[in-house]
Amino acid sequence: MKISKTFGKTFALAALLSATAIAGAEAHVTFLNKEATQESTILATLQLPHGCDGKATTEVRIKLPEGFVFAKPQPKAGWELEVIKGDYQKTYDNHGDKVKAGAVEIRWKNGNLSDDFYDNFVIQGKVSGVEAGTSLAFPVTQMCGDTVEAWDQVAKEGGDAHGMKSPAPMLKVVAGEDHGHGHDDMAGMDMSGMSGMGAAAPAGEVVKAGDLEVSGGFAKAMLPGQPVGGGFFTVKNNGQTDDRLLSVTSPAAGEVQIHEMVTKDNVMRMRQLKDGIGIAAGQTLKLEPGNLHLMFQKVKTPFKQGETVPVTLTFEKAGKVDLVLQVLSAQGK
Ligand SMILES: [Cu+2]
Repeated sequence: MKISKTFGKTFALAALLSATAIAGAEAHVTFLNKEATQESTILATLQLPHGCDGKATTEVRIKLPEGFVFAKPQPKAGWELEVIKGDYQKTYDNHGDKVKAGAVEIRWKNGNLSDDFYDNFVIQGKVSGVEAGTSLAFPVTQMCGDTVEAWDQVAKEGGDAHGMKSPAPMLKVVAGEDHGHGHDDMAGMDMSGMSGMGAAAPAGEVVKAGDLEVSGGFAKAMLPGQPVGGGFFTVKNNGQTDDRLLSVTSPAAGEVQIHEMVTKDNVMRMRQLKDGIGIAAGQTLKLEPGNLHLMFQKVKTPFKQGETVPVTLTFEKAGKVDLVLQVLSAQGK
């Protein structure tokens, strides 16, 4: 993002406002719930936010991945349904029956969904035989008369899905409730590489540095296989002069970037703010899910709920501030 010096003062507020305005207006074809529990029957709800370059959508095709079985589409008024069946790679148990084949692609056809409208397409199915942490890709073809939009891009293993133009809708498979939430999460915490955090305040506390007050630091738990993590906090500038968050480092990650969410050409993306973020005198800057955030890259050990992530924030005027982010759930609660 190019920020002219003149605009530095108002930028923090402007960034917040624009990020708030677009929150929820996801422009990609995605699932309403992006997570599914292992061995559970779910309603996979595909959200279609717009047509193709202004044209109305007339057909929606979705390919079902191995591990999403016994699928049944929900009929929709105004659309014809076609269910394409095929062999599964594995055999699945359906209440004692061995099932080797089923729906592998669903097509809603001959509809007419204006670009001005939004709609959902629902498939019931069971997530079965899939390891926790796996992301299932459901490539979608959106057809608007002769115009075809393929939503089929999948990030490579360990790769970054940020900035892909036409990502396939993904379902992240997570472990059932009885797995994974032991009390000894802290015992498994890697304390190596955490030297230098001695001066940092305990997680959740308010840290003061000059005119700045940093509070509410948290990170989201990372799901297995997830390559990047998100971090959030609030900075209040009680002073008479503007300051700027220049950079962030953490012993827990190879790199920490400052990101914003922007919408361009109807596509919501995350973008790195290489010049940092300004905090005007008297203003409060809030990094929060769906808006401005820290993005931890090259994370050594995925963040687990109950752990903490130490970070060092470098401000233009206030200097270095050590902060401890409390790791909350993957939903940030
Ligand atoms: Cu990001």
